[in-house]
Amino acid sequence: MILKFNNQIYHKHYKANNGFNYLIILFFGIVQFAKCLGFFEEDYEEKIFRTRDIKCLNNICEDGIFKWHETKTKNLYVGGIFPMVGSWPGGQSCLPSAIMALNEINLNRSILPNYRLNLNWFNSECNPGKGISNLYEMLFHKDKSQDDIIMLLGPGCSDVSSSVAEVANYWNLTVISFGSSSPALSNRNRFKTFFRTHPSAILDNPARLSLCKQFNWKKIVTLQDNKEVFTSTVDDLEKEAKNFEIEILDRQTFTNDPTYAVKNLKKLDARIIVGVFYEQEARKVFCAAYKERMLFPKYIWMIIGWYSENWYLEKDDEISCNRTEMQIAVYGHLTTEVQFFSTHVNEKLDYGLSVQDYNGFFRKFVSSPEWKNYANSFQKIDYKFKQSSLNEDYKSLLEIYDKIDSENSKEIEKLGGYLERSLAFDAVWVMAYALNNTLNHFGSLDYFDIKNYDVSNFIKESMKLINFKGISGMVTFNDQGDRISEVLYEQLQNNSGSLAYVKLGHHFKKTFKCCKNITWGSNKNPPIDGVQRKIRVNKIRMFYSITFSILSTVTILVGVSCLIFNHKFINRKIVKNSEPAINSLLVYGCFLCLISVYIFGFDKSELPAWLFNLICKAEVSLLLLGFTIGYSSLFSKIWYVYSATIQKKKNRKIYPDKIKLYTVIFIMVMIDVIFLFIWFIKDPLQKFTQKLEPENGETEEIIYEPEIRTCKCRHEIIWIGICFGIKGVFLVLGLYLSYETRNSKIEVMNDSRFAALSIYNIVVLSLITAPVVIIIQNQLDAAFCFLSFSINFCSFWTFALMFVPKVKHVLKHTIEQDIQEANLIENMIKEKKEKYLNLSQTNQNLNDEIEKKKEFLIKIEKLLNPNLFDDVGENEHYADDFEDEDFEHEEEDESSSITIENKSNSFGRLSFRNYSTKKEFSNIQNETVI
Ligand code: ABU
Repeated sequence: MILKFNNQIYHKHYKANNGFNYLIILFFGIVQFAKCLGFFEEDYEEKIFRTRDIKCLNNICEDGIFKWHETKTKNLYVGGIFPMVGSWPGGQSCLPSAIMALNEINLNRSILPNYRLNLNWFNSECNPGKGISNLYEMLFHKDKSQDDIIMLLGPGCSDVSSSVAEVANYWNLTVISFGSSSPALSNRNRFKTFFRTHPSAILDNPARLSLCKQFNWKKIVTLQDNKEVFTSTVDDLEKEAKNFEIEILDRQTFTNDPTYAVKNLKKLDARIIVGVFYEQEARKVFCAAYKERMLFPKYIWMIIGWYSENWYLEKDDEISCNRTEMQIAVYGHLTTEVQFFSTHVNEKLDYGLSVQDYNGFFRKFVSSPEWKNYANSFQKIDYKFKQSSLNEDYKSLLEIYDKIDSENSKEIEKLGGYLERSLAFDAVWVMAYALNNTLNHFGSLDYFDIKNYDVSNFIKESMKLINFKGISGMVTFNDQGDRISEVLYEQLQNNSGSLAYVKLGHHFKKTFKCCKNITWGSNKNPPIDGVQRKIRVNKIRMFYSITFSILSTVTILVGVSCLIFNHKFINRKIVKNSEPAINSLLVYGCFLCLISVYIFGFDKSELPAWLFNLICKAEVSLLLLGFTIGYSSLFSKIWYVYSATIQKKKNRKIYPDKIKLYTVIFIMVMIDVIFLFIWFIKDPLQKFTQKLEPENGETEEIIYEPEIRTCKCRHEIIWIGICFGIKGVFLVLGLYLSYETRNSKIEVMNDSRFAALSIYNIVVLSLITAPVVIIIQNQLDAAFCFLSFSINFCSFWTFALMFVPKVKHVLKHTIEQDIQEANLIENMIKEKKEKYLNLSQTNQNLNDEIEKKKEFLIKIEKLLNPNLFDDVGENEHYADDFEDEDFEHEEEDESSSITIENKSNSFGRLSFRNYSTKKEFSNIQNETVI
């Protein structure tokens, strides 16, 4: 394999560049050939050691974990930050893998000849603070005999990388991380010296979204741990989702405890949940999901795929779910993970290994007693393990390694970072190649000093030229220091009673290949992405609109009959004396209201906005003007009768001018016209879609979101208030006048009492209908039925009250009978008038007579007793007083005798009072005189 640096070509160590190496290669070739022929079985470890002609120093090959070629006598120091415990304890696998690569390099004489790479590593615990402290240790607490660290391997966890890489930038220290997935780390301005063999987590996002698209999931939610790595991943997912036309309904975040976030997702009825969190938090999330019964297949959890094997069964004191509950909770979840190993498992890679070789070697390495010995010395290496607080962690770490009893042990797969181990292996090779290039450039890397920016700058530049086939695939970095990789899909399926991840397919750039062997548990089809929220436009039911349209038509026909009657019998006194023009207006007013019933019942929900708005104005105008014309017609009659009564009381001309009737109607209609004009100009009624309370559908997967399309304006309350205010005043006034004139009847307005009854009817119904309709306006059917019924009821009864008595009369009486009756009444009145005049004359004569008799009496008394007449003046005065009082009574009686009332006769016969008191008085006087 070839490694390119500054246009120079470096052949790999096993590529011979001198005679000695040719011999080695020849030997290696013969061995391989023999192996192929099956002559002898040789394990890879032996092969590597033997082919490199190892001579161990100080027995380190047998006892120690680090191996190097004896020719490598000079030391280069690299720092290492590994998360051995914590949220992602990736160091558990990545550290042995890195040491394996280190040994490979140190045993290889062709790379970094004479230089041995030394790893000065620390445990970050996946904690950014600790990571910074680790860096401080490496830079300032190093052994005085050691040179400065020339590069930094790690950190593993993204958050630690963010902190460490930002600081390392100021030391111009090149950092190569094997385990950081955070998209935030691609920010070149912030992390100028940062590179990583771990692909960025943004690669998972198009893969996740492609999967959603495949199963028609258009709404998803995210649940994330509150760490930069996950926040930046979800930020990117949100951006990417727009390209896939997928909606992210909600982003739930948690720190430590995800219980409430999970509960919130349940409330939202989210079904497709993309979860990004570390393994420890994943256990808490699925335990919470179990408690909320957010389980497969109704709920689909799509999480990160790089957790350790059986992560959900790990003993965890922070969760309250047992193993069975956890298995129920995690069953069926989907994962995405970047490709951590080259797919060509048998292909020999640039450093002479195949993926298969590497895996076998790794298993041997971590299960070897040397590794266990080394693990037991961690306390000496990382002083932090000495701290009492970490003793538990340290013990459990050792237990993990202790459990690995053979190279086939399943426990190896449970090591943290088991999948990412390839990335650590390749990261060490990246360092070696970059340093090798730098060594070639400068000739020597002796006594490296971190302040030597020439060297560190060159190392950084060399990183950009890295290009080799590694265990994890092609290793090369883009401008952001990231790698491009394939993404794998997996599902945790039930494999004859035990759970196991099953590969579903992969996603690379725009290629999507998935998911033939996916399962939906008890369901045949993929679950839906949430309850289906169906918009339902509520309309007035056809039955009601047709029923009330028919009813209105009938009422209109009744009104037309009334108009015909009015017109036909206009010359009949009963019609003529009821002001037929006003009655016709009344009918027309009712017609307008009845026509508005058709419009209210008409389904305008699908009409274009301009037409909808026009109809809004039309229906309101028709109802309002119709009501006003009808009501004002009745009101004017009562008003007229009232005016006539007042005039009569004031002894003025009996009947007011009829123009008053029309003036009242005109004023009331004009008030409406002006009001409507201002309303529609200032704040016109417009189409408004109002959402109503959601309703359950036929199945629990369907929820209806009813909406109504109504006419609304911005200040609806104000306009309705003004309108009701005006109408309210007229209604109350109408009520008052009807009451005041309840016993009044005038000949020229013979139907005023029926008009009053109609007003009562209208007032009562309006006072009930208007508020009820406003309160129930969202229940279209009820509001429409109520309003239509009121309009029809009012119109019908008004027609009945105003026309039936007239019709009855016309049917019962001929025109001749009418004339006869009129004549009769006229004669009666005449007779009575004459009688009255006669009586008045007699009365006058008698009064004169009394006067004379009084004078005569006084004279007689004077003659009989002259002494008494000293007080004559006073007596005369008494007599005068007496007479005056009588006169006043008379006057009063007379005036009240013209009162227009007759309860028994509906056509206004005049009645005269009997003035018995006066007659008696006259008789007495006469008798006295006589
Ligand atoms: N695959 C491990 C990623 C860890 C991290 O990004 O923090």
